[in-house]
Parts: sequence; C-alpha cells; structure tokens
Amino acid sequence: EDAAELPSSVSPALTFEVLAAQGRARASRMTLPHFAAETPMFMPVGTKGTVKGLTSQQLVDLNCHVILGNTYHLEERPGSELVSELGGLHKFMDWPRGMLTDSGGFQMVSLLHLAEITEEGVQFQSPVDGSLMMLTPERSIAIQNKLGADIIMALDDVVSSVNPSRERFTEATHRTTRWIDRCIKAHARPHEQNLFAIVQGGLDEHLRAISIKDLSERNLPGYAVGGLAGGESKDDFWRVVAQCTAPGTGLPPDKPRYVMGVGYPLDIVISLGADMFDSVYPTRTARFGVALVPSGVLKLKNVGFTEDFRPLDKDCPCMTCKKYTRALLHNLVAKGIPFAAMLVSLHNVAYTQRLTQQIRDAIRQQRFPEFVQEFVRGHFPAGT
Ligand code: PRF
Ligand code: ZN
Repeated sequence: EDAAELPSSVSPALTFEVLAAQGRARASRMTLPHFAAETPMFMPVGTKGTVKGLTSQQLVDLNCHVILGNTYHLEERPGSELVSELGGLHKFMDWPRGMLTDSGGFQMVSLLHLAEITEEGVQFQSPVDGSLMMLTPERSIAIQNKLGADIIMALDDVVSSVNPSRERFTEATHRTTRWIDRCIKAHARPHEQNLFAIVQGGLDEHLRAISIKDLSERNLPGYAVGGLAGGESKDDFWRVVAQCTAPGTGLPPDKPRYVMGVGYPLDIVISLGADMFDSVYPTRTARFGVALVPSGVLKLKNVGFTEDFRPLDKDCPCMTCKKYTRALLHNLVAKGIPFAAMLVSLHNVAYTQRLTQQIRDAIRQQRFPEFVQEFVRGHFPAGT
C-alpha cells in the first residue's frame, strides 16, 4: 500500500523492530523522535515535571530511555501553553531522551471523588483551587500536542475499582473506542508524535477481546493495556496480559505494547510479550524507606539495619550502593531526612533499569526461562 494514501494515524513517528524472541518474550528496538529505546523497558514517572528525587543526568546515567509526564497535572500547573512557549516538555524538564505523556484518563480513578465522566469527557475539579478542567479527547490531545512528547496516550474511560458493575465496564470499553476516533481526528502532529490506544475491558475476557479488536483496527503506532494494577489478583493480571499479547487474537505483534501502571519487578518479569512499563512504585516506595533488592524488599525503617554495614545490594553499581551502608540509610530514613528518599530512589530506579536490561540480555541470548527461574528463586527462597 502507498503510505501517502493511508490516514494520518498510520504514519508513525516511530519504528519498531523485534530483535529477538523466545516464546512470547521479545526484545525490541523502538526508535522515537528523541531516542532509540530498547525494550522491554521501564519508564520512571515524572508526573508533575520531575521524577521525584532524581536529576535528568542521573536518569540518563541509570540508562533510562523514556520517562513519563502527565497531561492533567501539567495542564493544571504550569499549563501546556507555558510549557509550549518554553520550547516543549523535553526542554522544560531538561530531558533529552524519549518522553511519554499519559492522557489524564487515569486521573479519573486516582482523583475520582473530584471527577465527573460523561460521553463528552471528564470534568475535574482542581484539588488546589477548586477550578474546573474539562478533559475531552480533543482537549487531551491538544494539550499533549503542545507538550510535545514522543508518545501521547488516547483519553480512555477508566473504571474505578471502587464500584465495578458489568454495565459500567461495558460502557467504558465502548466509550474508549468512540473516544479513540475523536483522538485520532484531533491529533495534529502524527509525524512528530505517536498516538497509542489503550485497551480497556476490566477483567472480562469478552470485553477485552472486543477492545483489542476494535482498537487494533485503528492501526495506531502502538497499544497500551489499561485498567490493570488496580489491586487485582496476580492470576487475573497475568491472564489479561496474556490475552492482550496472545498470537493471533492479541494486539498486533509488530507494534509496541505498553502495560500501564505496572512496576513491581515480578509483574514486569511475568508480562511476556509486553514491551513497556511505567509506575511510581520504585520512587514512591523509596520515599517510604523501602529498597528493591534481588530477594524482594528491604524496609529500612527496621531497627535490624542499625548496625548493618553492607550496601543495599552488593551487586548493584549505583552510587548509593557504592557509597552508603544500610546502617546509614536506616539512620536517615528513621529520622525522615529527605536525602534518604533521594538515595533510595536512585537505587530503586537503578535496580529496575538493571532488571529490564537483564531481561533484554536474557531474551537476546535465548536464556530467558533460566533467567525467570533464577529471579523467582531469589524472590521466593525455598521453604518460604
Ligand atoms: N489508563 C490511563 N493511564 C493509566 C492506566 C489506565 O488504565 C493505568 C492502569 N490502571 C495506569 N495509568 N490512561
Ligand atoms: Zn544500588
């Protein structure tokens, strides 16, 4: 087919090349306008214009390829107009690599008590000053076009896990499809920014199948799996991811797949066939004094660390592990000193980035099953 004759949504501002596969797991290169990223990858979250506790240079040094920004929070303050005048979100955040902005859809769940959802869009009330913001598919895309991220997300209808009726999930699934067409129409920069659609449907196999089919027909440059990481069981989580990555009936195999809001190391390891992950987990849990290590987590508030002069992880090359002991970190965490949050955030992002690097290496060297076995053995030692 002649590319010039295809609608604008199929002229992607990315190339996606699967470099190696083993079973469903795959290692790929995704070339974005600002960076050639390798997958599977984890994207730290910088909701309000910064990844909390870390500098851009540290994120580059930790080998982060893409970071996240958020439409709702950035529009609320300082506003996409200002960010655009200052040269876009990359410049505003001093981030030279890949950037992805979420549409604001998820904030209807995280800020639900302040949001009203209709066919037109989502109406938010600012928790800061009570002012109203109407986020329609058109408005979300216009804001994201101004922010200028490499990947922008469609506005989806996300169901809160507080009140899940089957009717509500059905409505949200079909509304998400209606909204994708409004997003595609509104997208003004398809040659510079990649619009990803988001599969919804809750934990219902039938609704997920409808969503996968309807969205796949739109032939977008990439696809996300939404509606997970909301407290569902591991079994349900794994089942939905497996459905979305299934050969033949899942999302298109030649497009990147992004599982939204997922950052637990175990979830990343078991999400075979998914390429992208994001979560506040590594940085948020760091602020509570929790460090990610091969055996699980270290809760640094625990007095057991008072005289523990080992690093967080003897095999981790990060600055925190090279320079600081668990005893020092315990002391800072126990006293609530903000520097502790920075040091543990640095380590946790380093841990997550090393994990995804190890996954990529294992797939490319065709030893991914062995890697998974070793990872699981580390997390769940025999007899526990
Ligand atoms: N939709 C959007 N952002 C998200 C999610 C979603 O479903 C999730 C998963 N619940 C995290 N972030 N737009
Ligand atoms: Zn470390």
